[in-house]
Amino acid sequence: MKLSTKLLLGAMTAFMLNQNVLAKEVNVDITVQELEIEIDNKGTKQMMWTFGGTIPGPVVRVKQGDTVNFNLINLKSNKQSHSMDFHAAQVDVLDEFSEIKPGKSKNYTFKANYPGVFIYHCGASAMSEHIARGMYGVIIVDPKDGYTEDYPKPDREYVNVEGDLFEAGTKPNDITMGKGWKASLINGKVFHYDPVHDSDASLTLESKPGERVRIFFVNANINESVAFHPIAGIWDRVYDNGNPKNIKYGMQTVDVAPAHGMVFDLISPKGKDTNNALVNHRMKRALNGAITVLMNHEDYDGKKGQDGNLVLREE
Ligand SMILES: [Cu+2]
Repeated sequence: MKLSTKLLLGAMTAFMLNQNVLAKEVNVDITVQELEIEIDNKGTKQMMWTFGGTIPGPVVRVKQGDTVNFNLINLKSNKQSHSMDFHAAQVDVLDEFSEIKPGKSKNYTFKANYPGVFIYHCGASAMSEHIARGMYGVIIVDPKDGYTEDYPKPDREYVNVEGDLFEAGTKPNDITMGKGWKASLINGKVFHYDPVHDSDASLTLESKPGERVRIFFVNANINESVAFHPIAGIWDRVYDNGNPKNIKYGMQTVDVAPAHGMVFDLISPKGKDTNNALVNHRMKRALNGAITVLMNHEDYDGKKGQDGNLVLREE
């Protein structure tokens, strides 16, 4: 072997070892809980099925190249079979994503090869019912290159997931066809962050004027896309699928397909207090729950949207 070839192989091995050191194995355990849960700001409860007891389920955040070691636990006290479909995974639908009965658990691993914001959801039959009952969440795969000129570090980050709410007891086939549809959930509640349309709402998203606010948006509706628009603002950048290579600039309204995710950056004017309403511009959806108020105020709550506090909930 020529010396130059040896040197090249040596350098490649060192590079690959280095990559392995950087890539982590991340353990993620999620327990399915079928439970009565509050679906609005008044405290109305409905029987829902959840990953981890909340809608959406826990935010999973890894780095591109990491291996996710996932464990799904279906409690014995549950009545339904469930499964877990991570859109960030490249596996076998008949193996990893198969459903398990109550009292069983299932383990599988996958490598997060693509950066972005992905939905995860239950795929057990009838899938439309399992998703409409709240079985979804978000996995963020941060790009391996980190923040760059094309993908600047945001000042604040929020996760915003829109989903359907159906009348309690709606049959699976009716859910699939959209019958019995009642309202839109934002992070599990109708008008969750909108005190303008719901006097019982006590939370809003917040930022300091001039900040870059990054919204990791996922559409968990079973049939309808979301026309996502920041009223009184313009999306500075939109990253399709949350991949830093898929940039659009200066966007007003962007369609997000069911079971798709996108990253939306918004920068408010400097030097004055302003507010935005992040809406699904399909009016039926907006006026039935899908409006989120973002307040860009000097007296903002600095803890919101920082240090993993991406899904705002009542304490
Ligand atoms: Cu399920």
